[in-house]
Amino acid sequence: MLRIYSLLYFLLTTLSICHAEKGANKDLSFYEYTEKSLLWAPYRSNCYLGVRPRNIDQSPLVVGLMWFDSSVNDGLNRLRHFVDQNDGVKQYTWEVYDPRLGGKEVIIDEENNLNLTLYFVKSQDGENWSIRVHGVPIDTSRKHTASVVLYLSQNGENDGESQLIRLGNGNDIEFVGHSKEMGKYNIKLFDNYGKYAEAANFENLDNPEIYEGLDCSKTAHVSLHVPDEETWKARDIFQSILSDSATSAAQALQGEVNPDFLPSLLTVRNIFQFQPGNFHFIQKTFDMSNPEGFEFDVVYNAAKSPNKLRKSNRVTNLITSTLNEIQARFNRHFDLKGQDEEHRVFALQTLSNLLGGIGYFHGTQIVDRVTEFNDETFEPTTFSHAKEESPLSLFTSVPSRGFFPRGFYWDEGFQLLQIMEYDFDLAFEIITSWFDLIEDDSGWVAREVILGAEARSRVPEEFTVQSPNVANPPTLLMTFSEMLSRAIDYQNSVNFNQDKESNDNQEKTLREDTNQLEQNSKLLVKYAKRIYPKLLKHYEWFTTSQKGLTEDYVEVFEEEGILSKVHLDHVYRWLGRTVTHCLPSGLDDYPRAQPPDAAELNVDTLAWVGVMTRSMKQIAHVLGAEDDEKRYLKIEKDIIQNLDNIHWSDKDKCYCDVTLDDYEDERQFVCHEGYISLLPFALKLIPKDSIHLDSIIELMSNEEKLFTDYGLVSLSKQDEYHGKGENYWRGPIWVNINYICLDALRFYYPEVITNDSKGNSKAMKLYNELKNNLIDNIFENWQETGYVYENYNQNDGRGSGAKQFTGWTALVVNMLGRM
Ligand SMILES: *[C@@H]1O[C@H](CO)[C@@H](O)[C@H](O)[C@H]1NC(C)=O
Ligand SMILES: *[C@@H]1O[C@H](CO)[C@@H](O)[C@H](O)[C@H]1NC(C)=O
Ligand SMILES: CC(=O)N[C@H]1CO[C@H](CO)[C@@H](O)[C@@H]1O
Repeated sequence: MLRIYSLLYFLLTTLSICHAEKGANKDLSFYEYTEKSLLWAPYRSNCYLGVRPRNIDQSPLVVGLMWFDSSVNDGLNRLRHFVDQNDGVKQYTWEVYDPRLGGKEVIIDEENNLNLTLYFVKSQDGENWSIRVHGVPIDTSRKHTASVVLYLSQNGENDGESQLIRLGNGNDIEFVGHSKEMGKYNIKLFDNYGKYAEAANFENLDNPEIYEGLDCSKTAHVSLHVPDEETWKARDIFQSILSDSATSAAQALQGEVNPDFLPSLLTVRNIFQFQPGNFHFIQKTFDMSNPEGFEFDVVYNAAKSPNKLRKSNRVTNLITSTLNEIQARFNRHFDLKGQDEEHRVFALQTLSNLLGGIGYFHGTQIVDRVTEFNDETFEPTTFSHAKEESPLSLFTSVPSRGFFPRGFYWDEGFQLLQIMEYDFDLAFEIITSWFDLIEDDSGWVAREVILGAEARSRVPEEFTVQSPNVANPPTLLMTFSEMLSRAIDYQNSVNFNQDKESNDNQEKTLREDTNQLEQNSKLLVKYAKRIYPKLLKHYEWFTTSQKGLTEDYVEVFEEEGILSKVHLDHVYRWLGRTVTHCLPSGLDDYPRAQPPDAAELNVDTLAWVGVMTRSMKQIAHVLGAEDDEKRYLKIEKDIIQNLDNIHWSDKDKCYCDVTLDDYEDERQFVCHEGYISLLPFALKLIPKDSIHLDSIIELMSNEEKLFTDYGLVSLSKQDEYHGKGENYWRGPIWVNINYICLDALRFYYPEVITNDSKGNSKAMKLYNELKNNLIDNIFENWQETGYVYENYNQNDGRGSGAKQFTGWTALVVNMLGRM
């Protein structure tokens, strides 16, 4: 009877949520859906769990979770907060995650003997949300505690309107809050189960008042005022309050600290008589001798919400439906039918970790607009005129939560190639946020976007300064171009096959549809209009700042008899290389001309400008700006010709950098076979009937040069610099370039997809082997260690560089499910 009842109850509650969903979303326009579904998420992705709203800059509610084992003396040293790949946490992985919906993160922290499962789920309209914290011991024989600290900060200084106040007593506690921008809300914490650690008995000691407030047997709470710009220092603040409090108590104990006292001594209390403020620490200390561990929920409800998330069974239902929905969305976008279960888990997890890195950043940026590069000595530049500038915002994914938790212009384009396959509109939203950063007057955007003190705290100081002279490969335009091609193709097919009416209705479709910008030309045009002026500026900035020095080439090309064939307006170089490194190229230590010369022309810079030009042409097309479209078409053609006439070396049979020989005034090819030589192909610039295609396939297939069992190496095994020096881009296998090579193979040789026996057999063999080698190696590393890596060793395939690098390495999901 009881069973039937609970089944009925389950059906009823599920039904009512489904019903609410239909009702609530019928009228949601595309814009509303975007704003609401992306409002709340763990956007402080540099924390193990850190929640904040998007686009709320003045008075965001900022939430974070920390934990440690308070039963040991030095437990506080292992207080976890920011993801750090060196802090000994064995695993931290979003098994299932989508920023629009929520997800499940699993953390295996062996040093603290804690196996944590964290859920973040949202109501259907995205306005209210819940965090569930579930912890069990890893080693059940070890007696210890799990002390979990949640902090809440209602930011918004000095306006008096943004507040967060605690109501009531007990372990289940409630807050009411007010954000100037978001209005009223309340937050409740309630325990589902778990046994609090036993309180120390201080009663029989001298001066028991010294120990007042030190009680681990119930939820501890301290409220204080913390300035907005210090909120991110929650861990430091907690540690210092706690160590002061514990030290004063321990002194009274005169060194006789009974280990049973520790959990109480390490419980937060208000020893400094802080006035209550908008910042709150809530600490719960559980006795982990019970293998069932503990579980509690944190529930946020917007006050206007008529239908509040309250009961834990609602949260449970929401968790179930959220995880199922993400799985279903994933299955709709990726075809993994041919894969075994472990590969499917790997793919969903890897995509989830990429999405779990998506963050919203707001704050100041440090810029040096004065210092110029030295084009004589090519010594590294010191940026000594750095200034903190006014705040900016960015919505972006990150290369690695533990190591690179900020926006990277060069990584982002690749990350979006993956995200767009899952959620086209989300990728568009991110790309738009980046384009919004393009400065109106200069057209510049920083190559690392490090906004605010929290983001800066994760960057070595010498790298925090950005300079408007430094460019980086405009990968965002590569992805933008891909997105526009899709949208244009889609529209062509629709205009051809369908009447227009269905298009008009599309602005009001159901929330499952995350490809609206691809399929609704009106929406796309609206977005494109907004972005176009910025892109024009950016294009001008890039092509002006990175323009090659051409005077000396006029005579040289004249002599060679090719002057009439080359377009000297369209040759480029990376400004700011040093003798050993060319950081702007993204391929840091990849070998370049020696000695460096201001007259050097870089083939990859030219190829990237080709990609930018192609996107400008496409966006002009979308907007119906015919003159602009024609102009960009002409430039694109000139660039493609320059690739062949200036950068193709017949002798070496590959694309190369070019420099001038100082003595003989001749063009010199600087050929180092590797990723740079492949770029004109990988970026789909060279014509489909190019006579050079065979040589490129040959180079990629050659096991003495680029081909290995693990993927294409960055620099040929025969190159004199292979594996030398820092060995960063001089051999290791990088997934980003491998991925675009695979994609280009599909573009130039459609037969690789169909295995058409009449096709180019070399290309088909290369495609299949390369794809399988990459997948197998990345997968095997993951199986062994639980991580995907920044790059992979060229000799044994082992992951190296940053761990949990679910930035562009996540492109393996496309390889598995889209190729
Ligand atoms: C962590 O706990 C979950 C259940 O909460 C369990 O399924 C998983 O096996 C545990 N993992 C480890 C490494 O203990
Ligand atoms: C094409 O052939 C290769 C090698 O025989 C094979 O691995 C691959 O799965 C085939 N692809 C398709 C789409 O049949
Ligand atoms: C603002 C608002 O109404 N929020 C929602 C809170 O969550 C419940 C449960 O999913 C929804 O029904 C509400 O609409």
